[in-house]
Amino acid sequence: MKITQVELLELQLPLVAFFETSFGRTVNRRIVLVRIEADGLAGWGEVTCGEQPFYNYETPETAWHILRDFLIPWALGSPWNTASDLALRFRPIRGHNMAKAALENALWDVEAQEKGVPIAKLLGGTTDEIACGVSIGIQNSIDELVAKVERELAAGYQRIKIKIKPGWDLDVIDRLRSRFPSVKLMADANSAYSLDDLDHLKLFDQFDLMMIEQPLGWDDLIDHAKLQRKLNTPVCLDESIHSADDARKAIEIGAGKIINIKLGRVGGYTSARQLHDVCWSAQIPVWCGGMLESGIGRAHNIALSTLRGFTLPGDVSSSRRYWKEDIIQPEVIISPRGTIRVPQNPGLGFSPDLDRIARATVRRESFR
Ligand code: OSB
Ligand code: MG
Repeated sequence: MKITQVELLELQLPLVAFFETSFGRTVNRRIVLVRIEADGLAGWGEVTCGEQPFYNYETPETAWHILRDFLIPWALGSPWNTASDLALRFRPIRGHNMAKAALENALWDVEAQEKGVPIAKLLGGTTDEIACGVSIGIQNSIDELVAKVERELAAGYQRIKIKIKPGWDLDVIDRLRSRFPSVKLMADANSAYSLDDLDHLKLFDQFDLMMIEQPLGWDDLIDHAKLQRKLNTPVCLDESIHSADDARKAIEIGAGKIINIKLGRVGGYTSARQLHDVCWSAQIPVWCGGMLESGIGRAHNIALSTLRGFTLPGDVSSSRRYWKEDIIQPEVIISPRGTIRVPQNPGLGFSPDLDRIARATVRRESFR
């Protein structure tokens, strides 16, 4: 495959409702898309970073810089046998995984189209239907949260994740647990606590949570291992895991019992699959996380979720939970069983809606 053109697009997309985590509230998304042309085919990828460097250090600006000045020049013009060869070429660049993933994943889209298979198949996925949960942000009141949970359960979602932070945790979970005694429930702290909060964190054990996600430092493994030894609730790692090697080390020291895999955070399909394989061998369940993606990133998440180790419902949910109009056709919909069907057509399996993309675009740059 030879990449002859790359286009970077920045889109402004308003969320249908604000999304709040322990590190802040998002109302409008700034989304960087990568469109490549290779062998006469178009492939699409999404940079899944936040607007500010609060989840990790990447932002739309750092991604644009790394793509424009390094990744795109390295990708253009050379022949690539597989998209994974491109991932290998990117390895000398430290970090910037979300920028790398957008370009690598766009090439997976092209490779899958050339081979006439969906990305899920090319990756080695084994299912045509994935299990879905929702991630519900911090709300203005517990009543509003309860109402949202009711709505999502009625739609069929298989598990509920809520965002927590000091001051929005035990009381909230207590209310939800009393109201929904048997629902699969979990909490994501996005690094809002430290080991000083150990006594407080132990109180989470009374609520039969599926897991507590990333309670401690965004780059920590050691303290998570100390915490896991004191908790019955499984610890799930998100922010701390960037590669298969990170997963191996985390498992070795007992830093958690579950891993959330995000394509952007780990640097694309090649790394995500390696990480998945490490977890599979160690019998560590994984699930696919989300980053408030547009349809492009969402479609890639669906493909990733078909690997056999993704045994827990992920944060991959319907387009309408995020957008008035998504930028792909058809939009992602949820079945009454709380599942999403994996498209069987070649490549990404959804068509980018070029009109909607054009209307939302506020910046673009072309490279050849
Ligand atoms: O930690 O999983 C997270 C959104 C933005 C940044 C970090 C996270 C999240 C989510 C949302 O939980 C998942 C989604 O619905 O896309
Ligand atoms: Mg998380």
